[in-house]
Amino acid sequence: MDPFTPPADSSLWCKNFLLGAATASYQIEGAVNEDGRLPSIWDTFSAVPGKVLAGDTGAVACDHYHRWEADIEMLAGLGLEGYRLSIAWPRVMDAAGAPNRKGLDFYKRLLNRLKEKGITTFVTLYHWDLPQHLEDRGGWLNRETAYRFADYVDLMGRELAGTVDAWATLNEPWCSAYLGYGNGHHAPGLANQRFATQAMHHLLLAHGLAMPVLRANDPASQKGIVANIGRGTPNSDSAADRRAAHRFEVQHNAWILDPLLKGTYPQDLFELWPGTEPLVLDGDMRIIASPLDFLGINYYFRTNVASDGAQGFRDVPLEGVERTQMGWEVYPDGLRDLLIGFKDTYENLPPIYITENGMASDDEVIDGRVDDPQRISFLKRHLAAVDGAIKAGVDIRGYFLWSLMDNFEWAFGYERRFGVVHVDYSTQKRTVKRSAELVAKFLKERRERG
Ligand code: IFM
Repeated sequence: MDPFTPPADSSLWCKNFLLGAATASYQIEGAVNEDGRLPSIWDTFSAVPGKVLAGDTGAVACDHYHRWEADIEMLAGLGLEGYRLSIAWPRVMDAAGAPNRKGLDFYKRLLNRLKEKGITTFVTLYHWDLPQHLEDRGGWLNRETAYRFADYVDLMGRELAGTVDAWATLNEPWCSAYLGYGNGHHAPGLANQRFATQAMHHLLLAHGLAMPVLRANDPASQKGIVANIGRGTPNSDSAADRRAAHRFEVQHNAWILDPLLKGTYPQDLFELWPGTEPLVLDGDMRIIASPLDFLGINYYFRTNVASDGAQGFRDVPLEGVERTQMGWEVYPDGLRDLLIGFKDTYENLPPIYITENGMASDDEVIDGRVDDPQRISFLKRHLAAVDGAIKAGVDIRGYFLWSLMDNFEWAFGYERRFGVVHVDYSTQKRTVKRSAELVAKFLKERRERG
């Protein structure tokens, strides 16, 4: 048995369990000034010295805009059954809201090719590259942006219907709101807690407005949203530390999942961040809680926390635990425990796809090969955690590796390598890593078993 293949009793052997890989537009496409693409907030942000490691930007990235055919061949060659990509809003619509045909044609060609290859397509409509002209009018702090998003989604639904199996409105609204407007680590780089809660409200409103639009324009597809989730564990058994861990999870998970699945914000959130209640208009929460066909879950690590002596929590990094190139702790049980917890908390929890999971490592090509043993073990253990959650009764339908290939890792630039395919940025050569070879081997074996 190789170091990846799941045990015989794993649910992963079921051929209905979708196994794919994910990417996002700004992280791989490059070609930021081509065919009428407008600037996004990430073009602006990454141009500011000190915002991104080594001054990297997504201007070229993996040059996927020009190399997409070879990249799809590579994906298909690995036998991956699903591909999760995102559309760059600034590529497909001009500032007046009119379609940009050249940009749209890029995604049409891509999606048609994926369909020809029999690959299931998951399309994220917003993976953080907001058109800069909307940020200039307040971005996600401006309620109007939610309505502009619905217009954009209307266009995408009409143009791309029939080529998309599953639409996700937003990727990780937590990151857009908290990292973008709360602590400024991501574009647009604002740092104000009150901004974060208001931006989150408008993001969720945008999602809720988009759902019926997608249902009308592309009835046959699945529709949902993707949330990143975080496991918080208490540093001690004290009531204060347990309460701190609870608050951590409210801030990371319930902030998004409660509005979507219960139609309310968790009150504990505003004990943690007093005075930050967003402006919510009548009817907003009903719009936000529009039923989901699926929930996408992105999971990476856990955070060990203690009470900060007040209403919040502080991180207490554990010594001697396994970590990735990001410094994130490898903690597969967190994924299983959170999934089971969600099933118990939300009676209307929709079917789940793990839309991202993976790790960064400092991979190198040696004699034409890339060996990434930590990633192989990471993936095996996280897939076992998914299997554990399925066996505990959680309806999980698939799993996407983050990421298909090394790419622009936001504020960390190109230094952090999350791909199962290595990218040499000086030549754009792709090299399939050992982890991808083993995933491909497993998928082949699964297909042969029928
Ligand atoms: O690269 C990101 C991705 O864009 C969103 N989820 C987390 C990944 C790793 O940080």
